[in-house]
Formats: sequence, C-alpha cells, structure tokens
Amino acid sequence: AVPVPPMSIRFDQAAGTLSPEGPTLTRRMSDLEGLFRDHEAWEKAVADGDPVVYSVISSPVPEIDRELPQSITTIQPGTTGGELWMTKGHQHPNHQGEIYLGISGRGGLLMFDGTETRWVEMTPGTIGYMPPGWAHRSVNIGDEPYSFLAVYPGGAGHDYGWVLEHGMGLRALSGADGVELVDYVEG
Ligand code: M6P
Ligand code: ZN
Repeated sequence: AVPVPPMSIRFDQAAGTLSPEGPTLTRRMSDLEGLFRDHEAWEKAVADGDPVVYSVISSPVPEIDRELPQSITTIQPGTTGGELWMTKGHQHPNHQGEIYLGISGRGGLLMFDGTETRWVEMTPGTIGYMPPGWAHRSVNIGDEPYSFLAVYPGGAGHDYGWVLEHGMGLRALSGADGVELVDYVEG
C-alpha cells in the first residue's frame, strides 16, 4: 500500500460506488465458516451455489497507520438457518474507533466489547459509532441490499479470530416482526 496525495473521491450514493476505486473484496458463504449458529445450513448453502453474501469496495486511500481509508459494504438480503446474512465481524487489534453511515436498505450494527452488547439500527443517514475496543458486525435486516459507508483509521486492522473466540454477544435471527436478537451461545 502506498500513500496517496490530497484528492477528491466521488461517492455515488444511488449506485453505492466510489470513484476512483481501490481494492474490492467479495465474501461468499464459504468465507463465513464457523460464524452461523447452524453449521449444517451453512454447509448446505456453500454446496448449493456458495452465494455472494457481501462485497466491500474501497477508496484508494491505503490501510496504513494515520491514513483514513473508506469503504462501502453491500450485504445481500438472505438468511441461513434463520440467521440474517451478515459480515464476518472483527475487532481492531489495537482498539481504534470507526464510523459507519447508512446509505441504502436496512441494517443493524452489532457491537460487543467482550462483556456488553449493543445493537444500533441503521437506515440511510444513520451514523453508527464504534468506540475503541468494540468488535463490530453488520447485518442486513431488510429484503433489499443493505449498503453503508465505513471510515476507519488506516492502522486499525482486522482481527477475525477474536470474533471466532468470543462471539458477538447476540445473534440476529429473522423473526415474525423483523429481527429477533437471541443470545449468542444458545441461539
Ligand atoms: C466495513 C469496514 C471494513 C470491513 C468491512 C467488512 O466496510 O469495517 O473494514 O472489512 O466492513 O466487514 P468484515 O471485515 O468484518 O468482513
Ligand atoms: Zn472495523
């Protein structure tokens, strides 16, 4: 990753794109191993076409300490074993804050500090704030794609092992009247 000069980046809200664009990440069901409570349903979904669950497009600003990268994540609508489609979720290894701005669709921002859990509903225009030390996962709670803009310190990093080890406190299931939050372990 190389530093970039001062620049403007075109954010097309309707299309959910950044221009110029940096690296793009596509996460399929197979990339979400060990995260859904229903392992069999997850395996079946992987065998059954391994769908794209979400994608992340980034601005050209690199993930380097003291830089301020941005990205747009789009989570497709769907459920696996009754659990709403979601991002892997991560902790920042050296505990730095982050913001998300809801762009389109309806989502939830689940945060967990190892003890307490917070759930923030995200609609277009909502800024969700993740303080240092709170692991974060996003969930699509609607029936259309959910997109949000993320702005985060370039040196924040992504610790995915933390979530596999500690969970996220709660799980977001599809319930009769929308989202139903259940305890992570008994889920
Ligand atoms: C947001 C940011 C990114 C993150 C992405 C997907 O865009 O928080 O840093 O990579 O969401 O989330 P995850 O890394 O947990 O799959
Ligand atoms: Zn983060």
